[in-house]
Amino acid sequence: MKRALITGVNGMDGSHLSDLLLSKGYEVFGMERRSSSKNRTNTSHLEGKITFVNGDLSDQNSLFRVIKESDPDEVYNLGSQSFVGESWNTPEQTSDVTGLGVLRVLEAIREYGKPIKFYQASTSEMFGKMEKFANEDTKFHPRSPYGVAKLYGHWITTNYRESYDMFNVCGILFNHESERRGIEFVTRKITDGVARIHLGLQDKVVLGNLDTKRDWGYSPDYVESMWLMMQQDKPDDYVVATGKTRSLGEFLDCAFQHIGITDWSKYVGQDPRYMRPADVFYLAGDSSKAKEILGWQPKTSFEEWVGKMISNDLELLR
Ligand code: NAP
Ligand code: G4F
Repeated sequence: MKRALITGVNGMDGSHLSDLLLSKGYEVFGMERRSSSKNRTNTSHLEGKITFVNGDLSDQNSLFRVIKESDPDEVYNLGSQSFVGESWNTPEQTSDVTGLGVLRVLEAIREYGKPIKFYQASTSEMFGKMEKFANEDTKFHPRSPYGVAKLYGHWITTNYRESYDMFNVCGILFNHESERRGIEFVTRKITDGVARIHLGLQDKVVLGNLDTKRDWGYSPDYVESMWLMMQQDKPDDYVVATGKTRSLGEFLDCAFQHIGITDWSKYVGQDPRYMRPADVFYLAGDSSKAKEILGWQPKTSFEEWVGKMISNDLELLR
């Protein structure tokens, strides 16, 4: 039985990846940080099935302990301060956790001595200012403290692969969402808002920059690509995306259609509070390499997963 350690286990991807690895017969260890009240909204169904271990990406000693305690064959580093907007409010903490945290996990693996495969959650935010489909060779131009921190994590993972011959892979994943997405991200904010409007609990969804486009996919499909990268003979980096870019307006069209509204203009407001000092206006990914080498491609259609998010939010509110 293979043993996997997932940092950020209580997050959206961490919980979906746990489901996947359990279905493949893994013994799963999930790292969570201490807090005054447990945050297991996404993982309550996993209690008794996986082992939760305490650790923090900003604390080197805790990572030494977690690696020793879990003795993993594979480590998936999904923990991060992952909200781009917040990274301007807490740039130092974001750099520490999202950037240096990667170095700390790599050092803990090196110190432990046994060969352990390592997955780093890199991101399309590293491309930032881009104009056409990005692949593994596209130049990086991050536009936020978060993107800059992720770029450090990406390069230190690559550097340790080259310096110490470690099995390190970076998945450069474009935006992906699910029913377990945090409420501050735009897709979930919209599906929750649409559900509230439908139930008469709210009049409007108030957003920031409406002039933005994303290559959005579905998280359960994307975590499968993480696992596939770790099963290859050679470690490498892969872009994971749907190849279809949609505007925020198209997302709103689809979400409101689920409650029978075609003209959503009176239900959507704008507030500069939600605008960013610099934004990424357009993201489009070319995942040909993942398709060719990993045999990976998205399974769930845009309309299907947006529908799942709305249904889930309606059910939660009811
Ligand atoms: P998420 O839901 O925000 O989950 C991130 C997790 O990291 C949370 O469970 C959080 O714990 C944990 N964390 C934060 N600070 C930590 C610290 N100091 N020590 C240990 N854990 C810490 O993010 P996600 O959407 O699942 O994304 C997973 C990873 O992929 C992240 O690294 C993200 O940056 C990256 N990524 C995401 C996307 C996307 O579109 N979703 C795309 C590309 C890359 P708490 O529960 O305690 O807050
Ligand atoms: O949903 P978002 O906050 O996601 P963003 O910034 O693209 O980041 C997500 O995807 C990255 C991969 O590309 C991950 F690395 C990262 O961890 C995270 O998961 O915002 C999407 C777009 C932005 O342009 C934002 O300015 O939507 C725009 N937006 C407009 N109104 C809003 C809002 N975003 C949020 N969160 N809230 C709004 O009210």
